[in-house]
Parts: sequence; C-alpha cells; structure tokens
Amino acid sequence: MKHFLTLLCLLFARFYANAQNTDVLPSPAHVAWADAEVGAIFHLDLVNFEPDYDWRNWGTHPSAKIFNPSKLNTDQWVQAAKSAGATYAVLVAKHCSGFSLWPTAAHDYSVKSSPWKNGKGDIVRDFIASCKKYGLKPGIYASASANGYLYVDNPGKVQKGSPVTQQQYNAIVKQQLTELWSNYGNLFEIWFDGGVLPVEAGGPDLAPLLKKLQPNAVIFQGPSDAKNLIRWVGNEEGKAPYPNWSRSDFTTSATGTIKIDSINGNPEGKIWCPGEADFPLRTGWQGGWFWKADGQKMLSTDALLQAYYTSVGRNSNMLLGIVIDTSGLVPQEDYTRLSAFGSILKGIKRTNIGGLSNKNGKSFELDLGQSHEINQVEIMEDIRFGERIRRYEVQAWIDHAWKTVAEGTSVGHKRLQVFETVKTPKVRLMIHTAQGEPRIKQFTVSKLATPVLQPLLTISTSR
Ligand code: OTN
Repeated sequence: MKHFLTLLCLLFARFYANAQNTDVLPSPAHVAWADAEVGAIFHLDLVNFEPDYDWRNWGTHPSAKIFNPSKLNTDQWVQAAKSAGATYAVLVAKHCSGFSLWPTAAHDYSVKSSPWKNGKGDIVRDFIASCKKYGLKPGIYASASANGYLYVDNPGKVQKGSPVTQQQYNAIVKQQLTELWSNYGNLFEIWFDGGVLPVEAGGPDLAPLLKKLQPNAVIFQGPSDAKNLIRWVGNEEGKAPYPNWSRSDFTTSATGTIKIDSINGNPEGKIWCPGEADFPLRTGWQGGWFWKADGQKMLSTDALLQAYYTSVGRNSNMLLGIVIDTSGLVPQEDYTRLSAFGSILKGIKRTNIGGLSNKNGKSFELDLGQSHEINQVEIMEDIRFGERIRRYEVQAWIDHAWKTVAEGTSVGHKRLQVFETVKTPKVRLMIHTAQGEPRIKQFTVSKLATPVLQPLLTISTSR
C-alpha cells in the first residue's frame, strides 16, 4: 500500500509538472499575430522637414507649419507594404517630437496646426482606411516614453523646464491613447517604443485602458500587467536570437533602456510574450527609420531575405520599417526594393517537396516517393497548445544511412533552417526533448533555388 501511494504521488507530481509546463498559452490575439509573420511600420515626422532638429534640445521644436506632405497617399504606403509580403502595418502616429499625425484634442502640436489639407487632415484615419482597403491588419505606435514638445525623455519622465508636470503629462498620454484606441476601430498591434514608465515609478496606468478599449490587440513592450504582450528581440537588425522562446518571465524594457534581460526568452517562462524583430529598410541617418534625401543606404534583397530567416525563421515576427518622404510617399526606389523582396518570398513558398501537417508525437518520417534534392526544413508547432518542443533533429536518408541535416532547440510558431543541398528519398523529424506531447502544425522539406540559397548559407542555421 505504501509503495502504491508513493507511486501514485510520483505519477501525480509528474502529471502536475507537465501540466504546469504546458499551461502558459498564447491568447487568440497572440496566435493571430504569429500567423501574420510579416508586418511594416511607417515613420513620418517633423524631423523629415527639418533634419537638424534634435527632440532632446528642449524648447527648440519646429513649428507645425513646416509639415506639408502635399502628395500624401496612404493607399500607396499600404500597397508598398503589401508588395513586400506584409500582412499587417503599424503607423507611427507620434514619435519623439510629440507632433501628432491626427488632430488630437490634447494639444495643438498636430496636423491640425499644419498647412497639410489646411489643418483638416487626419493621417491615422487615412492609414486605417487604406489598411482596410488592401486587407492589412492595422496597428498604431504612439509611445509614452518620449516627447520633445513636452520635454519628456525615456522612460516617459517629464524633464526640468517642461510646460507640464508629470501628472499633466500622464493625463495627456491617456487622453491621446484614448483617442487613438477609441476612434479608429480594432487595432491588431499597439507599440510602446522603449516600454512604459511603471505606475509605481510615477507613470500612467495604461493596462486598464487597454483592457477596456483594445482587448484584442497585441502590445509591444506594454505595461507588465497588460494582456497579449510581445517583446523586443534586442536589436534593430531583424535578428532574433536563437533559441528564441515564445515564453518569458518579463516583457522587455519598461525602463526605456536598450539592454534587456533574458533576450532568448525562457521555455518555462511565466508569460507568453514572443519577440518581434523590427528593423528599417534603410540604414544611416536616424537609424534609417526616417527618410532623408541623401546619405542613406537601402538593404539589398539578400539582406532582407537573411533578416526574414533570422526573424520569422526563428519564431519571431518581422517588422520592416518603411520611410515616407516629405512629399508624403514611399520613395519609388524603396517601393521597387520592397516588391522585389515580396516576389522572392512568394517564390520561396512555391518550392515545397514534401510535408505533413497536424500530427502529434515525437517522431515523423516523410517518404518523398523518389530521391529529391532538398536544402530547407520548416517546422511549425501548433502554438495554441503551447510551445512544447525543447530539442529536435532532422535527418535525411543518404547513402543507406540517416544523416543529420538540421537540429535545434526552440521551434514555436515557425523554425526555418537551410543547409547544403542533399539528395534523399526520405526525411525524418525527431523530437528528442519535449514538455507534453508535441503538436506539429507543419513539417515541410523544400528546395530553394541556388541564387536564393546562397545568401542564406552565410547565416548560421542552427544558432
Ligand atoms: O537610440 N535608441 O534609442 C536606440 C538605438 C538603437 C537601437 C534601439 C534604440 S531604442 C530601442 O528601440 C527598440 C525598438 O526598436 C525598443 O523599443 C527598445 O526598448 C528601445 O530602447
């Protein structure tokens, strides 16, 4: 009896441990966001019209009168994003200057004081309408952490000399966010650049507002008590670390600093908080986020492809920064590069040679019928049931033996790995370590054409 009870306790402990380890799950918003994979983020601000402006030189902010993007066309922006393969798009509605791209009632530093459309325009409204028109899910960035007009520096602290106190600033933040989160419909993603100053440190209480107004949006670096959090990957190069677990013990910085803890996440982490890899198409002035007529460079399609593999291919979403020039358009050369990249992405999706979907278990074999050349594997977990894989290996049958072609740890929504081409009639996926029974949404092997493969072989495939 004693032994029986001990055994029962052991079995219960094991069951409990497994349940514990698989019970941190994504919300439906998280799942939809992971499925969206590629997004775009648009930047346009007063600094485009006055490139010498430094928002930290308090009291030197440019007049709203210089803002006149006379050919502004948000349809063109969204079409450019779509041509690159984006399924969602985020508008920077207020960056560090504090100038607001919608006619906020909180203060006069906005489009309503500009000559653009005689002060009657609303870029947020136009942008959301264009997203709807072209089927992209809309998001809004309006960080609380910096505001040149109101003398606010990271992480959302009012500086000496400001025309407003911290409490007044918090009220302005809440008012502006209430406008943005109430007047433009459901948002797919909300961005807090640099995090949000915690309430205990004197910041605005935003989690209840999010819950009330946008309960289904995912929140980049939101307040730690908010739902649907996502985190930063720690760089602006489109390079998620590997492993890159969807779970974590914290969201990233709530302090506005660049360094973040636990960059890889934690497979046993307390919250579901996957990474988003944001990076701009351009490099140079203003980090490449904002347009300038000269002196910037653009990423090549090879570099964009590498970034896709080190973001989406490492269980992160890819958020590509697109500039808007002073005429109010995505420059033609950027548009051309974006659509070239989009065509490459589409082409990649057409190279599948064999695969399986929606299977549970730890070992799967793919019979390819006859010998085929392959150089890529794609593994997806059904993350609705959590992230269960901890270590895996993919082998191909070559010269009468199983040979390892890929191996790794985190998978999550998607893992892509490329390797030197091999010819094989069958492939197997073995999950060596897991928490609970792995749920495989998809396991696919494919052949990438040599020009596409070449730049990818230069990135490390397992780290
Ligand atoms: O100067 N910066 O603020 C900066 C330089 C290089 C890379 C990032 C930053 S800011 C950084 O932006 C991230 C999004 O790209 C996150 O919001 C981080 O929290 C923020 O510190």
